Amino acid sequence: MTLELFGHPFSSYTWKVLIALYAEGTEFRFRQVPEDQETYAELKRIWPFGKFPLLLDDGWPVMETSCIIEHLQAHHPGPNVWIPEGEPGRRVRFLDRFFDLHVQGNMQPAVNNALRPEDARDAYGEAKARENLRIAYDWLEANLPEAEWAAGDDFTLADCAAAPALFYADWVEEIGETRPRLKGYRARLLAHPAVSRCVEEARPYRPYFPLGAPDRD
Ligand SMILES: N[C@@H](CCC(=O)N[C@@H](CS)C(=O)NCC(=O)O)C(=O)O
Repeated sequence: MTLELFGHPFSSYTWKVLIALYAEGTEFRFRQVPEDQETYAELKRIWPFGKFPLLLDDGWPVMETSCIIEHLQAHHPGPNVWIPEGEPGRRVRFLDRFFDLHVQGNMQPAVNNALRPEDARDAYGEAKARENLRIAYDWLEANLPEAEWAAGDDFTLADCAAAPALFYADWVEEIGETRPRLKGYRARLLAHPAVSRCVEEARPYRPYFPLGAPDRD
């Protein structure tokens, strides 16, 4: 059995899967893209969008982070149950979508704009996304449970999605003191050993962050 993960240590979606792999202690080979042209070409032959991460399980490709983690649970189970059965599982899947779509999705336009030439920027789109990001923060502040993690007492797929989403979103649009529950949840995520390992491995790449990485993390 060989597991290979194509990804980058600074990439938020790569973190999402790395967190699951690190938390389980699952062995795998990390294939860093996109700097290495040959490895990146190999990824694009398998998945022409060139998006990462991508998992190869004995050569079998698995794309999309939520599906990769579901695959790991089915074929390489460890102590964590990433998606529980029944109603709790439906809540976990909803929260996973929430963090990907409403947090990561609304953080990305500001980052993309900063990477574009000035005449190709979309100021309206960025302002709208920032507004939606604040709505997502307020929703989380009102709806996160009293428990340690997003869906309750267990660390799940929802937390794998939340950690990179909230880590980088806070750099784009600070969560701030007015949302103590969300701020506390982000701090607990960053203290999780699998997440803090990702934070440390990504640290050398912080100059890549086009808006300038703050020193608070
Ligand atoms: N929905 C995808 C998103 C993956 C994604 O957008 N990954 C980013 C890196 S964080 C990427 O591949 N960026 C490079 C590109 O779009 O060419 C997933 O969950 O796997």
